[in-house]
Amino acid sequence: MPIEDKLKLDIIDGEKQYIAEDCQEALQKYSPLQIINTILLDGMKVVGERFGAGEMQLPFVLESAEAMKTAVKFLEPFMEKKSSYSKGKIILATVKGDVHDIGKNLVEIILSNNGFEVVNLGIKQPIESIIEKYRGSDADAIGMSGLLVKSTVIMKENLEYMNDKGFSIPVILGGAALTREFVENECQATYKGAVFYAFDAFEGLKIMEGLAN
Ligand code: B1M
Repeated sequence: MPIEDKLKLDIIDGEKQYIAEDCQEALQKYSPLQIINTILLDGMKVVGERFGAGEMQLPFVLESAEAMKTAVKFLEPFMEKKSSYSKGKIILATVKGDVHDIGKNLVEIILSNNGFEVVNLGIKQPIESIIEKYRGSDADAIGMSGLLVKSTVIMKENLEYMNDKGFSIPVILGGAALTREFVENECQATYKGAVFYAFDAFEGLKIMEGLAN
């Protein structure tokens, strides 16, 4: 079986046993980011579709997520690190009520490999905790991630909260349930500071590069 299919199946089947070995083999043909962005994310896409269609149960989705995390952890040391000084800082979190963190952690990897300092607060973070971490820091932005539809509502509420408390720090929003339209219409109208939509980790990087200049 071609290595691309093998790796994709490792993710779909939640098979951690051979994933490092298979990633190692794929590195002979692809860069670590190509492996993540094409092969591994393709596998997660299938998992999401099967779960959404009721063909896959939650414990198996969790195993796929674990396989994905193992692969990313294996690949991270092979990624090119572009800068050793800090270009800027971001406070990053998955919002309240949401446990999805694979995308957020990818954002952390891409930003930190490109010279940004990332304070990753983890999952299920209420806005009060995010703000508490931001206060007294010299962060250039707050990044919020969330994959559930209800997380998009939470993000908007967070922006309202930040407005009420007088904050105007730039905010980057990302996650599968968000749309550019929602961020540009609803969120930007809500918040006094700048709000950006990042479709993926690379768009997040581009935004941070713009903010740090
Ligand atoms: Co969940 N889940 N899940 N899940 N899960 C989704 C999101 C879902 C779409 C699946 C489906 O139904 N097809 C669905 C949401 C439906 C909705 O809200 N309408 C769903 C559901 C329903 C749930 C539960 C409610 C299920 C249940 O309990 N009955 C539950 C939620 C619990 C909770 O949060 N309170 C749940 C649980 C889980 C697991 C724990 C099993 C596991 C998560 C494990 C983990 O993250 N540690 C899981 C998984 C794996 C998924 C799917 C299959 C895959 C998500 C993923 O990791 N994708 C997902 C299906 C899908 O998304 N299509 C699904 C890969 C990842 C790299 O992509 O995070 O989107 P993503 O990140 C992208 C971009 O979005 C962007 O960059 C990344 C790429 O570069 N990005 C940012 C993300 N954050 C960013 C921040 C930025 C910038 C870019 O700047 C700040």
